[in-house]
This record gives sequence, C-alpha cells and structure tokens, in this order.
Amino acid sequence: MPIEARLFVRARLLTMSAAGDGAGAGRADVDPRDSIAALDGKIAAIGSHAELQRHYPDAEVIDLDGRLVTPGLIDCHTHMVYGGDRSAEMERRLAGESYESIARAGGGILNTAAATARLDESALAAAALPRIDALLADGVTTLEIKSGYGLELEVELRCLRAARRIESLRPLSVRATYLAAHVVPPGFPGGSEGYVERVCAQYLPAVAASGLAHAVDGYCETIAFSAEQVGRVFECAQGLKLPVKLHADQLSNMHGAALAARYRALSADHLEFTDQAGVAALANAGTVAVLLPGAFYFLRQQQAPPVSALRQDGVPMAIATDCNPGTSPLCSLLTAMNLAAVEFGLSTAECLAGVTREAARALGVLHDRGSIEVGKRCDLAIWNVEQPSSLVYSLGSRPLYQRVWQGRPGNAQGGWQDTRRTP
Ligand code: DI6
Ligand code: FE
Repeated sequence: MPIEARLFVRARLLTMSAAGDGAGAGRADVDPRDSIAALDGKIAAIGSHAELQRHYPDAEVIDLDGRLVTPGLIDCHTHMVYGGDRSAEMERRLAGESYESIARAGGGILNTAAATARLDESALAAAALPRIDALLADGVTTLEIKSGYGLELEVELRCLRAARRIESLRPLSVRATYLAAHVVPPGFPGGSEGYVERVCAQYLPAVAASGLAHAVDGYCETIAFSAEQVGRVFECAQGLKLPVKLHADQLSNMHGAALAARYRALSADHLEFTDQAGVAALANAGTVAVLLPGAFYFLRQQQAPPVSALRQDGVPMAIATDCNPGTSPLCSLLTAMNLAAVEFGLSTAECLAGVTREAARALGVLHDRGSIEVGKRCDLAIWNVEQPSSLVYSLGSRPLYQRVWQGRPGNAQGGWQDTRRTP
C-alpha cells in the first residue's frame, strides 16, 4: 500500500497540547515550529519546514503562507438527528409561555419525537446534513450526536444508525451517544418507573449489542428523570461497559454533577445550577464540565454555570453547541465560543481548549485527537485570522480557510464537497 504523505508548511500552529500553549498555561501561544508532516492521516512529525522537507522529500507540500492552524474543532454535545422543527414553540415562548410549561403540555421533546418517528434512517440523516455542513464550515472534524428523540427502542436505534451514517456522507468523525432517559413516551406502562425498567432490561442491552453507541446519556430534570432513576440507568450502562455522561443541573439543582461524578462520567453538561459540592465532585472524578451557552442564551437563563469555581478546582471545561430543536437551535461552534466568552467569561485560551483538547477529553478520545501532537490524527482547522482571539471575538464572519480531516485537505466551504459521496 502506498503511503499518503503530506507536509503542511509555513503555518502558525496552536497545538493546544496539554504541556504547552493555550492549555494549563492559560494562553493561546503560537508554537515555535511551523510545519506538520502527515502520513496516512496521522501526524508523523512537527518541525521546521526545512527539517520536514529533508525527512519527507516525496511528500505533497501544502504551503499555508503563515496562516493560523488549530486542531480540527470538536463539537462534543449535539442532538443533530431529529425530524421537524420547533419554531412554533418559539412563538409561544415569545408570547410568554415557559419552556417547562410547553413541555408539560405535551410539546417540547414529545413534539420532536413525533416528527422524528415519521422519518426513516436516510431521511433522518438527510435532515441533519444542512446542520452538519454548517459545523464543517466552522472547522469541525469530530462531532458527537445523541439519539433521544426516538424514545422507543426501534426509533432510537434508527436515530443512532442515521448518526453513524453521517460518516459515510461527509468527511468527519461521529461519536454516537444513546440518550437513554430523555422523556417518558406518552402512555408508557408504569410511567417513568416503567420506562426506566424497560431501558435497563431491554433497550440498553440491545443498544450495547448493536455496537452503535459510544456512550450513554441521561436528562436529569424535574420535567424528565430523577437522579435516582438516572443512577439506575448508569448502573446498567456501566455493566454493559458503556461510559456515561449527563445533562446535569440545567434548569434546577438536581445534584446532577455529583451524580455524574459518582459514575465517573466522561462529562457533566450544562451545570447552570451546580453548587460548590457538585464542582468539587467533578474535580475529584476528573469529569469534564461541558458548557452549553447556546441553550443558556436561547432559554434566556439568568444564572450562569459556576465558571470561577470550576476554574478554581481545576475542572476541565469544554464548550459545545447542544444543537437541538428545542433549547439550542445553534449550528455554529464558533458562535458557541463567542457566547461562552461573552456570557460566561471564558478567555480565548479556555474557549479554544474547550472546542479542541477538552472536547476530546469529554468524548474519551483525547488519546487520538484534540491537539496537534505526533501520533494523533491529522485533523486541522486552518484560519484566515491574524490572532487566536479573532476566532472568539467575531460573530458570523466565516474565518475558516480550510479543514483537514485525517490528513486530507478540503476547501474553504468546510471541505466536504471534494470527497462527498451521494446519500
Ligand atoms: N438538551 C436536551 O436534551 C434538552 N435540553 C438540552 O439542552 C431538551 C431538548 C429539547 O427540548 O428538545
Ligand atoms: Fe443537550
């Protein structure tokens, strides 16, 4: 097999590696080295242009002309696969109804679940593509997609298959999550208790056997499932060797962060109402705090997550879009970074780490992506900006020059057109 060899030269590299720039140091500094050698999709070397040219004389050379390069961005929390939309509910909210009251009246997640059940696997994947393409144009190379609008096993599996199918339609990596406890299907025998029992006895084993999901999630809220119920789901997931993560303390303090920490969750997400004990628990467990400022903004929440306490206790912070039809119809990770800075006070370095290294940690894939380091995948985002802070500062400016996924460069639209396969 011939080796695919490429040199990306004359770049300004923000490696986001833990040891150096933009990381623990709290800065986003350009690396003294200016070039990357990619062999068969992985980073084989980082060094000076001259040095790499000597080592790899036959490699294709891509001259980046001094452009800023970061790891490919990672959106570690999305609900991209669903049917329909909820613009009518936005109208109701603008007229004064609350998100919770719409949900209690049978709207909300159930509204989307009904529209999702009507679509087959390829229609679900097709519905997600415009949203996916918007993320690609932001330099995203790895994306998490949750199920959770299927509710019944068959539709949940269909959503997971649709999520995985995206990988055959666009050049990016998908991490699929089974959102096992999202909402109780209407009329389910035994209500939420009956549903949790069914999830544990039948749905989780079936999802695990399918091999479609990389992790299991839950929605712990007064309008969804209690901490005790989610605990049972997590117990069962761990028995099946599936890592867990949690929608925690978004609308109220359900002690979700502590629950996530107890199960060594990969991440606890939202955290607007998390208290100091919850923060300490996350720190002890090494669980990543995933901040979702799109939902905070869209729901016009008043209480921000405890960012100073998270920082103080050294809890890693990631940022994601939470792209979903009800609480965060946001298809731009760059916008999520801006919101995290403006609404939550994150620095440029924290924002950049939050969509690269810490997002990879939140997905359990830090060993092979999330920073520019030898041995990792060569997933890159190449930018038309002078300063790292420009990526956080502007809204809607489309600063991407080119995306590189597994060593292969695309084009300025986000880089899928070159290699697209038909659905
Ligand atoms: N993620 C979710 O799953 C819920 N909120 C969130 O941030 C509900 C999403 C929805 O209303 O459809
Ligand atoms: Fe969510």
